[in-house]
Amino acid sequence: MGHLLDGAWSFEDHLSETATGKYIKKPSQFRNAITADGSSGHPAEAGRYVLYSSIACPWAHRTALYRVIKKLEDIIPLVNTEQSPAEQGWAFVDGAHNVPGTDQTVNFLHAIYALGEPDCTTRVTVPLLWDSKTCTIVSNESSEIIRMFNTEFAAIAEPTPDYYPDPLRDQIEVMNKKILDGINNGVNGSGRSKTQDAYEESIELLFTTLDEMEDHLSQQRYLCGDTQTEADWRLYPNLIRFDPIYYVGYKCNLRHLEDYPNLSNYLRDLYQTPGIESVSDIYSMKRQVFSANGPIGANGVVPLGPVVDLTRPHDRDRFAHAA
Ligand SMILES: N[C@@H](CCC(=O)N[C@@H](CS)C(=O)NCC(=O)O)C(=O)O
Repeated sequence: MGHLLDGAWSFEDHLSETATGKYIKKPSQFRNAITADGSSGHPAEAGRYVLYSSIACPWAHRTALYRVIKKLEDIIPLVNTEQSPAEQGWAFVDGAHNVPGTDQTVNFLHAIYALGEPDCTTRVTVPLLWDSKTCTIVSNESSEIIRMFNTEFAAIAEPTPDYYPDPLRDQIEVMNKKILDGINNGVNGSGRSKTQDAYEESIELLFTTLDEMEDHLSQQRYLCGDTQTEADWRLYPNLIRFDPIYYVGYKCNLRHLEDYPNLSNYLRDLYQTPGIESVSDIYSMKRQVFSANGPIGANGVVPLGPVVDLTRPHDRDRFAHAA
């Protein structure tokens, strides 16, 4: 995948996550914040920010999920992109896109990065949060965008649960680290490493972590107790893709997720949370991941199976659930 070099698209791949053979997630470059009080220069306001996303991307999926569970759909518009056949990264496949706050019409997401910061050298990733008043990028880091969504719009959005409550923060951080190293990065390490050793190291850590999660979820309904937290929503994007995408396309094939009774029931519990099904379109995820321009260089043929029915009942009610 190319990148932006001094503000212009370059087809070279030297900022790639796999340039050395081993998948290594690169740090995001745009790390500003929306704040309720506006002290960051990006005050929480309805209609001001745009979330650029892609259904193909599990990191971006976190932000799309939060937009739903935090009831921000009428406050923050979401625009989806797809990998472009012209190989210029994320593209507006339904036609040219008018960038809010500007008179510019663009075909590729990289043009928005360059509008926000002319001359920048960066990977062009989703998610991307755009401020249409300052015409700048707020953030391209999903873990920070979901924290902003969790708290900063509270005064202008309908009431919703706090997914990062004070008393659970230490536990959430421990879980987040385990999920990031073992699962978020583990699936990519399995699917995108370019050496046998790097693949084996990733898949072993991935399945050891899944085994631990299975055990943990035999004791309680959610990762940090009896309420959903940020940790659950950071795990969900990888669990929903596990059997249909990672098992088949990323060689994460020691076991299916369906072989884990607690994890598979837990996945259905999260999927059946109100609103989540609407941002969990597995066929679209598969179509993009297995496209010729997708992350694993497939040929566009979408595997039909395994078919997993996430609407069937789960057994997680056997644990307490604090509303
Ligand atoms: N920093 C990001 C990572 C996002 C990320 O890696 N997105 C991938 C898609 S799944 C991407 O846009 N890759 C394009 C590239 O690396 O050029 C986050 O967690 O928000």
